[in-house]
Amino acid sequence: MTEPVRGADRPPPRGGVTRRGVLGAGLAVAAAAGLGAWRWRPWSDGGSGATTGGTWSRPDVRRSAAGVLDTRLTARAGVHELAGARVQSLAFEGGHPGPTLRVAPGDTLKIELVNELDEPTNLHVHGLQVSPGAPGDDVFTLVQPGASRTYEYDLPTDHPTGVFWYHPHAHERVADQLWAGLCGAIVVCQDPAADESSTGERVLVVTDVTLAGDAVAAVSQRDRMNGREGDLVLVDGQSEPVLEGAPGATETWYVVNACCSRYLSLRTDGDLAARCVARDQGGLDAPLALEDLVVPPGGRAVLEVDVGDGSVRLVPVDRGGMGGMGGTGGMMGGSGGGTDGSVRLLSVVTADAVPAPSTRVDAPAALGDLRDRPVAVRRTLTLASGMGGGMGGGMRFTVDGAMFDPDRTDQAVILGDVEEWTVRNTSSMAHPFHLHVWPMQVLVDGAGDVTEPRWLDVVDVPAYGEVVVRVSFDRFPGRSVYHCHVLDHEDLGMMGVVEVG
Ligand SMILES: [Cu+2]
Repeated sequence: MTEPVRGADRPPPRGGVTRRGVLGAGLAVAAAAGLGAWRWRPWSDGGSGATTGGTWSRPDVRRSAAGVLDTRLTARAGVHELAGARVQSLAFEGGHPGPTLRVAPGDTLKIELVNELDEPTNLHVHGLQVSPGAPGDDVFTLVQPGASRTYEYDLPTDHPTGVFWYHPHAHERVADQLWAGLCGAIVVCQDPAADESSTGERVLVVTDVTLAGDAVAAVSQRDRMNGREGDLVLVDGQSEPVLEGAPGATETWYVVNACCSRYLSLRTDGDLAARCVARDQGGLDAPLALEDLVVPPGGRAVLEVDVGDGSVRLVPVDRGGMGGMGGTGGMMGGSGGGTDGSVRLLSVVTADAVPAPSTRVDAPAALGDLRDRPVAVRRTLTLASGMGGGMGGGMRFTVDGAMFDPDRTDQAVILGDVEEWTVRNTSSMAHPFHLHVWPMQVLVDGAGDVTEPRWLDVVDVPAYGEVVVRVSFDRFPGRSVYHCHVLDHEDLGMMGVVEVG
């Protein structure tokens, strides 16, 4: 709980990229001309027959009624449609992604998780402000093969609207199970019954994967240490889908970064325009240009979109790499490559025959500000990764020098306290820091002081950088976790336990 001196004892930035980076978030968006290592990688679909450019289809939707959504998610291995091909994979309810769950603040969400996999799994509702204790968002309990478990989440009546998501959280298996297909979106909105085509809402769950033949590819130990990134970047399980819209309409897009490790930096081209009006938790004071937005894995963005013919492109994001092990990010398969190293994520085509949305949803309201609240406790958490220890002498991924132990409590917090956490990263690659249950207000990010109220549940901690966040540990006593949302790193141990009581 010492107060660190920012800027001390820090190695110089790599490759001449300043620590502040090109973006405010402190991540460098690689310019193709500036970094020789960035190169185009052609499609690597392993002959799976992945197809590109089909018409976008909306994931199945399940809605609450009279304050309750009571549903079942069956996790199963089998042949499912992915990237336009039939692929051996995992799926919730047979879909990539699983069904979108639409609920309102104050609702009860009940999910019976049925495990038809041949390995343990469980469920985490990422970003929801709900109790971490059973039967709520308890990630410590596993659901064994053939078993089922019913989770019940009571959303507070003032729960922020916006987009959240669900995925398994069985330690040491999280990245593999998400990579193979297990995820889905949760939309918290004032009117779950509303027809999304009439409100102009679209859920875009972004995942990445590599295929080998007709199956999801296995990954190497090196991929795990760097954090795996797939050759294919998919939207709702589709490769470069085509979204049909009404020219001049305004839509609301809920973008979920459900990639295991990939950071998303988005751009639009043509007559398509978009700005971010809300991030993980609550709305922004002022819309954010896409150039100023990087969505780390696990993070979300609510976009207000001016519909026109054009595309959304992905710009490579350099998140650093293990010394001597090669870099990460930036190399993507796909078509329509641009001079900035970007690839097309999706296209929009307009047609007068497409009906315009008849209403619009309100942007999420902003959350309050903790900067004027007294701080009860200040802590420093250190994320580290380096050689040594572990089986085979591989990399160790730790928080405060320790690998995850579910039986150990790393941070004991008094219910109701506001705490200030400095999260430091002593390694050569970025680690996105995720805290379950309690949202974080970012005071200092990788680029410096944050002046507006910014509420996230995944905060990027740049290589050799640090961030400062405040958290109000109110309402929800219990045990939960914080971890790196490069999910391979979480599986390799970069996770700790917080107990609030
Ligand atoms: Cu990490």
